Amino acid sequence: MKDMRDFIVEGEEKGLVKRITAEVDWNLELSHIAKLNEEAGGPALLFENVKDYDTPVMTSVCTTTERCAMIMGQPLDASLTDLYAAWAKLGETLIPPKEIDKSEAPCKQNILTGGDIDLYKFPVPQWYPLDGGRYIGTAHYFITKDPETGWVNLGTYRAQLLGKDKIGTQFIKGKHADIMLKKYQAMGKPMPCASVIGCDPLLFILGAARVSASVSEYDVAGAIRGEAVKVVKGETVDLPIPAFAEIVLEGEVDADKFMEEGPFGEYTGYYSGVGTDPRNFMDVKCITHRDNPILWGTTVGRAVTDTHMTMALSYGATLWEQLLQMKIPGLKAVYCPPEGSGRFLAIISMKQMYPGHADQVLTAAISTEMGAYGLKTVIVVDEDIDPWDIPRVMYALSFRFQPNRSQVIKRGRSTPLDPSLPIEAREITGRLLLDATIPYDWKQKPIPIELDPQMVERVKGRWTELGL
Ligand SMILES: Cc1cc2nc3c(=O)[nH]c(=O)nc-3n(C[C@H](O)[C@H](O)[C@H](O)COP(=O)(O)O)c2cc1C
Ligand SMILES: [Mn+2]
Repeated sequence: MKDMRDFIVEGEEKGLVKRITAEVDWNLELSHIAKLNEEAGGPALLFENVKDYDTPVMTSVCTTTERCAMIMGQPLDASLTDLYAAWAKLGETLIPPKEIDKSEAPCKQNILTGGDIDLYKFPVPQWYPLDGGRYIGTAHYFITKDPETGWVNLGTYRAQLLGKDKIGTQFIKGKHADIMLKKYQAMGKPMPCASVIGCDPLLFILGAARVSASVSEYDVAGAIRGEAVKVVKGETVDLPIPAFAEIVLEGEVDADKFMEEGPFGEYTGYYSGVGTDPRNFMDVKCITHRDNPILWGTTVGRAVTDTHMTMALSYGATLWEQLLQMKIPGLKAVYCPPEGSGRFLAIISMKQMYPGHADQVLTAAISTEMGAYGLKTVIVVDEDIDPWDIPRVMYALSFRFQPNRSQVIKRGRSTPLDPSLPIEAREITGRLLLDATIPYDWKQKPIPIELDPQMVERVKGRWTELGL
């Protein structure tokens, strides 16, 4: 899969993508159809007939595990935990992108500069009623480059349509584009930047993934694909652009210039602030797009949407990868539920091999680079329980967990979006570590009730006779 179009073709073949030919309004109607369809577990949608526009809009690309599996080139029945294992394995060998000639890059089919730049030519949706405006950058990412080392970063940070050649940015402190922007600021220069809207969905998943600083998301995409991502030079910025992108906005961000931005319905299901805030923005100097481009967007909002699924995938995979790197024995599987957007809650199953082993796993999880930021609750269960089997996890929390013994509260770095903390104090979160295993060192363990295997066979043979 190299682009959005391959995703659509393969998705249609497999019944995972549907075209909507009826006319829909970009103003709330499109997003509401998408959201209700997502809540019903429906397919990805290609809105071909958006009121007042010729450009189609794609939504809900990553909202099911099945579609995430398809994007990663894995079997469609893979669980999230299977995808974590595949990610960790493939991610061992990074593959840098390959530059191709402009003549072979469809993203250059149309090049607009100067007075031809008008972002209102795209059917940018208004997603939720209280959003501060239309958001053009949702299922997109910004490409930026470190001015000192040349490290190229892909990062998904929301982008509001703020004018015909301006889009908002919201680089939260410490995010990679923020680190880079501060370096350009110190040099007294604006930061060259490109926004990519519509591309190989894996690149969006990686834009939102917490890949380590100084590692390029392009190289991880190459690793997962087993093939270098094809890129082409920007027209006005010295940045590698995915050659098969649908729409690319090139420009610059000046750390000392601000516009009012927001609010925007976040993935927590709440607004992160109460009104607009002054934020940096990107001055768009050039738009390139394919013939008949597709605008890709996502609903964000309350779980489960693309944001939750992509985070549950990449954050869970990264947590698993980082736990494996710690070489702790006995780890069986990890599950980061999409309902917690893969970042607030993690469940780990393990085979205990020595006293203190379960404690080690709990503290290891919050000490990984992934777990150290935002993770609030970690539950560890024995190997007989699959961490994604929530009824069994509830069983373990009810019958194995003992609050007197196995609950620890710690403090750690929070995300500023966590609505369980007051808006003005979201730097530090509590962390809850729950040991729902049977203690390793108990001499006398509870005796499990097993069915008699012969009797099971016998009654199964009588099932029809019993009228069941
Ligand atoms: C749809 C969507 C919107 C997001 N919006 C923002 C945002 O506005 N600001 C931000 O800092 N992170 C945002 N994130 C989370 C980042 O993508 C994520 O933290 C990622 O790791 C950033 O890339 P980086 O690690 O290279 O900085 C968003 C994620 C998604 C999926
Ligand atoms: Mn990064």
